[in-house]
Order: sequence, then structure tokens, then C-alpha cells
Amino acid sequence: MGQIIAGCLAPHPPHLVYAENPPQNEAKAECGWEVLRWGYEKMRKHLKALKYDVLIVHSPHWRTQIGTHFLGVEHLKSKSVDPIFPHLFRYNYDLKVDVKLAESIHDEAKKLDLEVKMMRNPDFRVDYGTIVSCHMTNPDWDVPIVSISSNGAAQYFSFDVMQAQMFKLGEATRKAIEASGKRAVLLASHSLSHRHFVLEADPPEDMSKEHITHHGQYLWDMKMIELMKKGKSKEMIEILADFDEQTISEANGGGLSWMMSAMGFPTYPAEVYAYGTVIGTGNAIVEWNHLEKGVE
Ligand code: 2X7
Ligand code: FE2
Repeated sequence: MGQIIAGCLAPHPPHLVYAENPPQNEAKAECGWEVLRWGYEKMRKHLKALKYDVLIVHSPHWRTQIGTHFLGVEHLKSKSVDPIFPHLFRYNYDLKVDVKLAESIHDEAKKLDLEVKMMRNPDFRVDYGTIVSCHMTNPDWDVPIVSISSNGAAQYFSFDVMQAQMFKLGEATRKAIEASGKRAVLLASHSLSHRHFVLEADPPEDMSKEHITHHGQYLWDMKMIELMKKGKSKEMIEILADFDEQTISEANGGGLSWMMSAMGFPTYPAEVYAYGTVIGTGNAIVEWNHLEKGVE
């Protein structure tokens, strides 16, 4: 039987890829955001040792306003440009998709009455949320991915409606993974608090200018991280709507709600590899090690 071996909060500021200077990115940096980048280094080393077959990422920057879409093309190759930070992120990607697993999650989700669709356009431009989280987790790109869109249910209806949908999507994801026989790592691609500076430092990697937007945002981030470290994922999910309202977070896309549901709302402590700010936003790199600590 297949299994979820880990679930990770894997934030996607394009700045992290920019500061790593991989050959795929046209923009070049001197340095920057080391605490977060070194956190990702530790997490990727740990995950690699667990030997996974597929990365399944849920991205707030692939926004399908109604329903959930899945990449449904085996091979996608193009350039992804961040619309807000095009001077930092112009990334030439070349990635493989596990279409069979994506279809299977799609089918399981449909059985639960979710609005779902396979994305079959071979010229589709993959979003930077998907790419940054996957690159930082596995810069070798030597395992296929499944990419899942986020939708506007939190805005059109309410945060609770969005969460109800994500809980079903989590269940569908778990069932499909189990049937696949594969070892999967889940990535919830998003920051925590998300209030941005409106002006950028020059150069952007000038770390003397980097800090949280304000202390209230920091306190909310610490509250969330404390719950993660204590294994209180249900409590974390229950306060997520308030967190989102106070911090304009990207959790309203549903990544964390989807992932916690897929993992059966873990009660064991998560491993926090790093916390740091990027242009004022709060970002934590966190792993729930389901294989070693999970309940199954
Ligand atoms: O999309 C993002 C983000 N989530 C955080 C910080 C900076 C830029 O882009
Ligand atoms: Fe983002």
C-alpha cells in the first residue's frame, strides 16, 4: 500500500530561488535569506533519506476560481516569471508530472462531489508557487510532481466552506496515494503572515532591511508554530480563519487544511527547520514526519 511519508509547509517566496542562484533562474543574487535556505537544505536532506516517489504540491498561485484543477500533462517545459518580482524570478523549468496519480486524486475527489478538472493544455505556464516549493525541496527535480490548484471558495463563500472542500480533497489525496503503492511527500506551498512591504530594498538581498512587517504579525506566526510544535494540528486548523483575517495569509488557498486532512490531523510534534521573513512576510519550513511519527 502506498503512503504519505511526510507533509511539509514549504513556502515559496521567489527570493529563495533567486538567492540560491540555480542555473534555471536568469536573475542572479549575491546572497540572502540564509536562515530559510539553510532550513530548506536540512529538510531536503531528511526527505531524501526517506526515499519518496512523488511530490504533491498545493499552490495558492495557481488559482482556479471555482473548483480544483490538476496538472494533466506528462512533461512541461517553459519559463515561469513572477508577476510581482520579474526582476528576481525568471525560471526555466523542465518538469515531469505523475499524471496517473493526479488522475486518481481527481477521480477520488469527484466521488466526494468536489468540482474537479484535469488541466490538459501542453502550453500551460506552471505557477511560481508550485515551482519554488518544488525547487527548494528537490532542486534535482529527479522525482515527478503532482500540482493541485487552489480556488476562491474562501472569498466567494467563506473560509469554512473552503476548509470543508479541502478536508474532502485531503481524504481523496490519501486514498489515491494508498491505492498507488507510492511513497508521497505533500507540500503546502505558502507563507504564514503575509503582509508585504510596498517598497523593496536595493539590492533586494540587503538583509539589513529584512524584518517582519510588524510585531502583531510575528505573534500570530509564533502562535501557529507553537501549535505545530505541540502536535495540535486540529487546534491550528480551527484558528486558521482568524489567523488568515489578521495576517492576510495565503492559508485561504487551503494548502494547510488540505495537507492536515490528508494526514489525518497529526497529533505528534512537527519539526520546524526554520522561520524567517521575506520582504516582511513570515515564512516557516516545517515537516510532519508521518513515516516515523505517524499514527498508521
Ligand atoms: O508569493 C510570495 C510570498 N508568498 C511571499 C513573499 C514574497 C513574495 O511572494
Ligand atoms: Fe505567495
